[in-house]
Amino acid sequence: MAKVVLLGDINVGKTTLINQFASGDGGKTQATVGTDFKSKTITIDGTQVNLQIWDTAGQEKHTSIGFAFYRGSNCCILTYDVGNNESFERLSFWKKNFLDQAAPQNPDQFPFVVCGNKTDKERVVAREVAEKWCADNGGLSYFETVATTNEGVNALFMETGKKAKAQAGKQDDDFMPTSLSGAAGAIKIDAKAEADAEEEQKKKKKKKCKC
Ligand SMILES: Nc1nc2c(ncn2[C@@H]2O[C@H](COP(=O)(O)OP(=O)(O)OP(=O)(O)O)[C@@H](O)[C@H]2O)c(=O)[nH]1
Ligand SMILES: [Mg+2]
Repeated sequence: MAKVVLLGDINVGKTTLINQFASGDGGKTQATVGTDFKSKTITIDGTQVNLQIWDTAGQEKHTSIGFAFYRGSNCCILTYDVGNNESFERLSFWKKNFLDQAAPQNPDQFPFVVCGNKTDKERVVAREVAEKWCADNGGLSYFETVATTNEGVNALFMETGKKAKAQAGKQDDDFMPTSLSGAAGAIKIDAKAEADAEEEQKKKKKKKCKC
């Protein structure tokens, strides 16, 4: 299994991309609240890979459940709308947000794929500008799509699947992040409670001693 997460501003087409790829449905969507995922099995280099594709809300007020689900991702698709410059300029925010919260082992080598969606509409972000951003951000793969009509969608997810599979192969099974501070929902160890528990253990041992 390989885990993929789609990030990007509100309304850029994340849910439509996932619905189109996983279910062949490019129809109407509602603004995503919270998170959800869809699965699809694809064949990469003769091997079947189950892609678990996580959808997220672009509107930050809906992200209050936290970002713990970023953890364990094998590839992240940064999505923007080619007709909306603000959504393009926010790619850096989403990339940093992902790296901060997912805390992957080798952040410099973590595979991101960039998707410019809605190329059927009037474009304000030139392809060359987007490609330059990808080059400046570690040579990221770039795809353009029309989620509603399925144009370019398969190519986007096949490349994402390939990168996710390769990343999953590299990940140490026993990897534990060195910092839990960024993980929403992470267990917080209360130092005092831990010290009290140790004291209690010592007392019990003393009681048992017959000497
Ligand atoms: N013209 C056009 N419209 C699209 C395309 N992709 C998505 N849309 C439309 O854009 C709107 C938003 O799409 P969603 O997939 O819900 O966007 P989202 O990124 O999931 O939005 P949030 O869940 O709010 O973050 C919907 O009305 C879609 O039908 C596209 O490629 N071209
Ligand atoms: Mg959505």
